[in-house]
Amino acid sequence: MNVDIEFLKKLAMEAGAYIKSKRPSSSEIESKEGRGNFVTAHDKAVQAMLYDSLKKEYPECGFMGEEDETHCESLPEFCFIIDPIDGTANFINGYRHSAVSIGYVEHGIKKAGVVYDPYLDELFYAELGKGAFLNGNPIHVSGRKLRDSIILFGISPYYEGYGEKSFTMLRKLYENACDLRNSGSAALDICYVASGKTDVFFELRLSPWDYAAGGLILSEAGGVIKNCEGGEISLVKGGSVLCAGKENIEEIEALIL
Ligand code: 2AM
Ligand code: CA
Repeated sequence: MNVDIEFLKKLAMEAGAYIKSKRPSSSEIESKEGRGNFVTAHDKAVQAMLYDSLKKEYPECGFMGEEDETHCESLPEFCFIIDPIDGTANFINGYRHSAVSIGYVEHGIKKAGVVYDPYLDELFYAELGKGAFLNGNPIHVSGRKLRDSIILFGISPYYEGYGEKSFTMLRKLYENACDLRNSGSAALDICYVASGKTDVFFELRLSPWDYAAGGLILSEAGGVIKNCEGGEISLVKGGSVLCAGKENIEEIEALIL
């Protein structure tokens, strides 16, 4: 199925404009399972708006989204994987660093991805085999070696038991790299590695909507996305994620595996 990247870009920008114009009141915020895991009325509204528009344009497509009531065990043949607001905690707190993420996957292969940060008006996008772009300009991973790398990370606080391993990994990387950053939006972290703003990203537990779109943008920008155990990421169920350039992935894996 041919999905029009211009349509996805426009949709992500419309959703982003909505996000930028809102700040949830306390009655619009709900806690989900685990620590620091929230959903707001706006996450749900943006997901509904994206589903409606995509369904009208591509009626044969299925969906996977963070705010679905249930998550399926297998992917539909033609599937949009969506995070309406990646960086919900940032959004709630007025820490203006969140994004809309729309990935399109066909027979389990990532075909198109769009990640839009409305606060900086930065639109990252890619189609399989066509390169990756930021606001129309081609992007590429930095090519820096680990000793010159800035490491982005998430600690997955909403799941039990990832803290110690995350900090052990972080310390090993920190001792061999240049500096660290923690942003609260995995989708943007992956795009920042793709565009060479930073060099490495890892988090031990994420979900497909956090990395489906960003993962394609990164690989089209010459980067690598894997899990932290040296294997392939899954688009059906979540897991750990490691993003880097081809220049530093082996050195990183030698440290963490
Ligand atoms: P979210 O804001 O869309 O929930 C922060 O470490 C990163 O992890 C964010 O991209 C956040 O996405 C993501 N994340 C993954 N699973 C999460 C969960 N259960 N609760 C909160 N953030 C989660
Ligand atoms: Ca989200």
